[in-house]
Formats: sequence, structure tokens, C-alpha cells
Amino acid sequence: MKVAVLGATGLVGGRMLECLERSSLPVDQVLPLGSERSRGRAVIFRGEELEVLPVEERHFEGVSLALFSAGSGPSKAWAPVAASKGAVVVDNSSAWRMDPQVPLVVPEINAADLAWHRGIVANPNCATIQALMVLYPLHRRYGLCYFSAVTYQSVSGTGRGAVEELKGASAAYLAGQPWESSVYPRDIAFNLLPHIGSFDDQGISEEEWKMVRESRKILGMPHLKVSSATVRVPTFNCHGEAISASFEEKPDPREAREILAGFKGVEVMDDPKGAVYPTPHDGAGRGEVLVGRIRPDTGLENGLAMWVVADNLLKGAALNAVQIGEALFSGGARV
Ligand code: 11C
Repeated sequence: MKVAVLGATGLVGGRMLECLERSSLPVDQVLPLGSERSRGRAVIFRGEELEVLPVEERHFEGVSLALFSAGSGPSKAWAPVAASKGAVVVDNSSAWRMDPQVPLVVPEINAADLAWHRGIVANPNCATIQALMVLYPLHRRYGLCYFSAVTYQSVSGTGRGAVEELKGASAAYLAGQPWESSVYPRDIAFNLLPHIGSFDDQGISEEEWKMVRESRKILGMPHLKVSSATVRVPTFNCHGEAISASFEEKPDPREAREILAGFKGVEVMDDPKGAVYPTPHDGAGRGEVLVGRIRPDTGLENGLAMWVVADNLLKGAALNAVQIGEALFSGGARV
């Protein structure tokens, strides 16, 4: 099969190529696409250098799967074009996620929704994916009523420029030199920014709304109560989330640990007295969602609290997109 990758030179695009190399998809040809700015650049796939082409309609001829990670503007413009040429687009931007005609999929949770796609499938936001990967198996056993997710999100979620800004700003801070932030509105080095995406008139951020709205759609629970506070932290990769949830039935933390350990794509690291709990250093480069600190929530009825870490570029983006491709074209996602 022929696979196009739009946004191939970006951080997520690069991970998409790596995930495609390891996937169960019968990939014969990869076509890396980008904007005019990417002209002349190259990417590596299976050890070969491939030229990145500025995206044009004719490039989607014969493409079965088109993975998009070039931002909402290009996704809005090009996804219908690619779909009209017969490709299935798996779009990593927020452009199509809440469109009722477009399934929003985490294959371990709602692969069944792929049955009604019309050429475009949306890949959820990274922070939503990792929260639901642990909440869904618990929901099946105990019945989810409410959850709160407070996030600690790495700068790779913003992109390559933010990774460079954290490096430069940290070096400047340690050297006692001034640093002018250009990617973030405030200093990111040795700091915390409770600000991801723009704020609405009530002061709720875009990233917080994504957690609420995307969770409801993926779980098929339009009235699920969700609280969220999303925070950018000065780590390079992996998002952490402190999650508290309440259920119809009282969860037993020991049984919850077993349920989570048995769920494909989740790994339990939970021996806090031995300092065993997931950190961003544990999650980086891994496809699994890591969970630990599983304990009763002290303030919620039938509540459970936990700490969840995942690589935001892999399960939070590229890997989930390729798994959607596997679910569509090779009979199931490989985790
Ligand atoms: C971040 N979650 O960490 C964002 C990145 O809607 O796909 C991904 C944005 C999105 O900043």
C-alpha cells in the first residue's frame, strides 16, 4: 500500500515514519509531504532518503492511507481532497475531532467507530488519549461518573521550536543571562505555565476543553462530568497526568491494578514506597501508557486516584494514528 505523510518533517511526522516502519501495515511506498517551506528537505524511511514534496492534489492518487500532522489549517484544506481521491485520512490536528461525521478514535477503546468513517478519522489530543487509556478499562468494571485530569505537559507537544526554546532558555537561566521567549508567552525554563492553547471568555483553555469534549465523544458519554487543568512544564518529552475519578461502584485499588495491567497498551509501575512510579524519563520512547500511584481518592465517593505518564509524540500522536491505520487496513492495531 501507498502511505502519504503530510507534515513529515515535524516532530510527530518523524515519529509517524518510525511507527510505520514497525507497523503491521503492508507499506510499499511512503510519500512524505509538506508545505512549500519543506521543499528540498528529505526524511529517512527504512534507511532510504526520501524527498519531501510540497503537497498537491495529484500526490493523493493511489494513496490508501494519509497520515496528517501539519496543523489544523492544512488539515482542513487537504483532508477532503485526499479523501476524495480514495485515501483514508488519519488526522492528528484538532480540525475534525468534534465533527459528528468524523470518528475520533483510540483503537483500544472505540475501534468500532471506524465502521462509520467517510474518509477522515481524527486522532485525539495526546492528553486525552493517555487519560482514557487508563479510565476506559476501569469504566468497564466500575462505571465512570466523573474524572479530573491535571496535566504536566512537555514542550514537545508544542513542537520543535519549543524544544529549542527550553534548551536555550535553560542554558541562559543557568548562566544568569537574559532570554527572550518567542514560543511561549512566559519563561518556560524552571517554570510552570498554566496555559495551553487560547483561553475562552470564562478563562478555560483550549487544551482543557479538548479533555472534556474529546473524552465525551470517544467514550460515547455526552454528559460525562470532567474537570481539567492543563499545565506546560519544562520537560522535553512525555506528559504526566494526576487523575482522580469517581465510579458507580467502589473501586478496589488492588483489583484496579490488575485490570490496568491486563489492558493492552497499559503498563502498571506501582510500588511507591520503593520509588516505583512512572516518570517522563520512563515513558520517553515507549508506546505504552504507564500508570502508578493507584490509590483511593480521599475526597471523592467511590473514588480512585492515579498518576499516568505517556510519550505524547507516540501513543499521544504518531503511534495512535498508525494503530488506527492498522485497525483499518490490517485487521487490528499492534500495540
Ligand atoms: C500540547 N496537546 O501538548 C498539545 C499538542 O490538539 O493535537 C497537541 C495539540 C492537538 O501542547
